[in-house]
Amino acid sequence: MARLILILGDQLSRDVAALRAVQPGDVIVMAEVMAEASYVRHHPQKIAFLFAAMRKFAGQLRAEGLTVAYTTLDDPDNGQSIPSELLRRAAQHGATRVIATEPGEWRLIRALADLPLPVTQLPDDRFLASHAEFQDWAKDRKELRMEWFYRDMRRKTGLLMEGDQPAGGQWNFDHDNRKPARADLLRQAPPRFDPDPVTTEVLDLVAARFPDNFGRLRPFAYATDRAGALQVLDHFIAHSLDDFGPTQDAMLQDDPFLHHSVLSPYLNAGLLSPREVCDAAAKAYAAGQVRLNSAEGFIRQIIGWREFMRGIYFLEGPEYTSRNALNHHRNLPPLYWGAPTAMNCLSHAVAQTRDHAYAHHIQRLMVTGNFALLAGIDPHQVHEWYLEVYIDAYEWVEAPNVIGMSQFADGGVVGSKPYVSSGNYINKMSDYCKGCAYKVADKTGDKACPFNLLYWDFLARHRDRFATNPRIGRIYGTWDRMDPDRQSLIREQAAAFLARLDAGDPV
Ligand code: FAD
Ligand code: DLZ
Ligand code: SF4
Repeated sequence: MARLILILGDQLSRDVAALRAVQPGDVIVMAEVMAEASYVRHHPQKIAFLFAAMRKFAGQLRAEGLTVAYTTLDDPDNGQSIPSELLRRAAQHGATRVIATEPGEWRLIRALADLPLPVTQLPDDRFLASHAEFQDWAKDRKELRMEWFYRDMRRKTGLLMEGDQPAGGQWNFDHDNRKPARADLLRQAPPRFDPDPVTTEVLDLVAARFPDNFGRLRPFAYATDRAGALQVLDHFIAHSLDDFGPTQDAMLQDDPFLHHSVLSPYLNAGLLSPREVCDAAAKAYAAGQVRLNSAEGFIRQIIGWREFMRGIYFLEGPEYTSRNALNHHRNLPPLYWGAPTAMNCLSHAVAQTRDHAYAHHIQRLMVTGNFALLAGIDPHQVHEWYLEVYIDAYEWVEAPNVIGMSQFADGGVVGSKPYVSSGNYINKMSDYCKGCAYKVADKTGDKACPFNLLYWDFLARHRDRFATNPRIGRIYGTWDRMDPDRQSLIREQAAAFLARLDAGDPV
């Protein structure tokens, strides 16, 4: 009896578990479906990227002689959801069971489990740590901290290890990083790819079917197959990795990419494997082509943060995205959808997101995320925004970054402190403030940077929770030393700003 082998849009790896299980007579099922394309209103470039990559991947499998039943979005027989397509294909091919690789989202894991056909969900072993390994690591720990997990992953992979010791004698070189960046005309941007006929057909489809989703569809310049993704990797290793470390926390308003790799779309869709990306970085270090602090910082993001976030998502369970530890209920303001704002940092971070479906980590954390947290925005709305607007967004990685790291809505599972800052941090790490209508040096008054007002207001509102936090508790000393009239003025002006935000007035 034929079996169906399910390959989802973010499982485009030749050695994904379900494909390794293929036997003669099996039918590989791939489907562009509205259920996946609309569970949030994804950025049009994200839909186009995945559909083009899916079509090309299917073509490669067919070229190997495998049988692929591929459904395009506009196929009149399309059942428009993964379960309905599996049932339709099972009837068509007389298949009685489905082999899948476990999806990266609880919603789909459950949908497959509920299918009225036997479904085997194989572990997704494209990740370094299995669920069991992460659970084992997490059990009996009072706090789950990425740094300890990361060291285990270094030992496990042998990456940047000299025997049982870390290369250079330290696990983490972040103290050499965190430098601001300067405008640099010679900095190499990631390679751009002109759409080929397959991609152009998909772009036309997306333009017709998703005209109202937030974000520009064209120009579209992402790679959509493994060969292109490998080109992006090679380019990053040759031109940007060496400077990655020092500038990884920097922001420049006219440079959306700096020395970031822009590899997350390819890693998350399966076109590149985390191991090969890290091996390439480690090899460049071993060859003396890049500094250790850059290679280490980059590898940590992948075998540390990326794996840790996935571990948390599966450890915490399906209700994680509903957490709201700080009881925040404000609606996401229209500026997140491109409504004009005088706040230059937000205006640029959102415009860049609209144009590229991309922002780098520190923009996501310290601009859009920081503002949402300071303003007390409902974390579920924030979560949906991030899931919608970024090309690399899948719940397993997006939710722990947003609900956990950025919004502290999980009460401290991911991070030991909330990532909040006044305008001072943004000014130090970027060139946004120079071009802003607000004054970053002003703590109160008409022109005061809203981050300055909201920072203290946030800390004052959440004093009970954070005053005893070992990482930020000390800041309350500064607040307490402030003149009470000044404290009142800050809080009044913060309240007035938030009232304008709620009223939909320009801010
Ligand atoms: P680089 O800076 O070049 O880093 C290299 C790689 O490290 C990335 O490609 C990524 O795979 C990995 N990485 C770095 N930081 C993280 C992290 N915190 N968690 C997981 N992986 C990491 N990343 C996603 O892949 N999808 C998301 O939906 C996503 N949402 C985020 C939301 C918020 C609020 C924050 C603060 C971070 C989010 N991240 C997400 C993490 C990070 O911002 C992106 O991985 C990174 O910006 C992708 O760009 P890059 O490939 O140029 O990364
Ligand atoms: C994100 C996405 C989109 C937009 N469309 C599809 C699709 O049509 N077919 C498909 O198989 N997968 C798609 N995906 C990726 C899935 O949403 C993803 O597999 C789950 O969210 C689990 O990570
Ligand atoms: Fe952003 Fe404040 Fe700087 Fe303006 S002054 S760019 S609002 S941090």
